[in-house]
Amino acid sequence: MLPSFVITGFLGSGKTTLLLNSAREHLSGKRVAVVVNELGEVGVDGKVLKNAYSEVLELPEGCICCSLHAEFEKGIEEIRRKYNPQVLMVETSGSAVPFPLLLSLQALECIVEGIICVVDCSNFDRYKNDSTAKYQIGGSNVIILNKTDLVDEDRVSEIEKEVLDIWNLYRPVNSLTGEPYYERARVYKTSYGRVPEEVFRGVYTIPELKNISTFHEHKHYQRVVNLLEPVDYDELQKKLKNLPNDVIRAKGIVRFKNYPFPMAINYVFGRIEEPIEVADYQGPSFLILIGCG
Ligand SMILES: Nc1nc2c(ncn2[C@@H]2O[C@H](COP(=O)(O)OP(=O)(O)O)[C@@H](O)[C@H]2O)c(=O)[nH]1
Ligand SMILES: [Mg+2]
Repeated sequence: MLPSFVITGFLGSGKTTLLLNSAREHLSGKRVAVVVNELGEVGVDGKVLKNAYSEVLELPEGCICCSLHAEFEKGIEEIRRKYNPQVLMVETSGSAVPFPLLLSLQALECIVEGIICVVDCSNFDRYKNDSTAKYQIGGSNVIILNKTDLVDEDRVSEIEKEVLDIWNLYRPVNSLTGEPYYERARVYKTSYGRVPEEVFRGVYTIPELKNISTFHEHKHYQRVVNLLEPVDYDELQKKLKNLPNDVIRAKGIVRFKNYPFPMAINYVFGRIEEPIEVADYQGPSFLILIGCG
């Protein structure tokens, strides 16, 4: 049985950051296989993660919790055969719900040690009524209140209460007995996904579940913009700032004028983050815009 973790959470909440900043450190010395499922033709997270993990499987276009179900299962089998990992980490796209993955992983003889939901404290009010976000919280047994550096402590406490209320309402329940599948959720407050080692020690193992149906509706859309020429940083910033309000997230790998390396760009709810170098990236420059339709 392969120990595995699912990292879920809304668009831009900090899932990849958690993989880079915590999982890598706490699981060092182990063969870790990472599966990322991105909205968009080209995976940005996959490219960034490859700097940290050698075994990264990208499952683009479509959602692993529904349309890519079969690819997900085939991919997991393949990565196990090829790399014989000791731990499997699955980062879902921001618009996937975790519960179907739990069932898939268990069917593939993985022990799910934790379903970790990353919550973006700085944007929580903007997305907390989204039904996918609620199922992401409810379907998790570890909740990370992330981006605490951008809000004050009182606000974090308020969010904690709200998140736990959502968790109570949306956690999966056995429809025959009415019993919830997870008894409790552990909550951590962090910035940049820096969580304590215990999150990856596997003390939250989820019991094996069977025959549960799930419902999931997709409301997000995405567009890929190809950038043929290197762009001016200030101009790109201006363009990103003027995106329509329904564009929640933008990310991509972009070449800038007067800069030698391609940079990974991240934009979440109107905020443009510090670009990260992706020195060995050879592919085209692009931006993926993800919005709510
Ligand atoms: N200020 C701040 N930014 C963060 C934090 N965690 C992640 N970010 C930034 O938020 C953006 C989206 O993070 P990412 O991990 O790609 O989100 P994902 O879409 O959930 O994988 C990136 O630019 C991160 O650097 C945090 O705790 N504080
Ligand atoms: Mg990501």
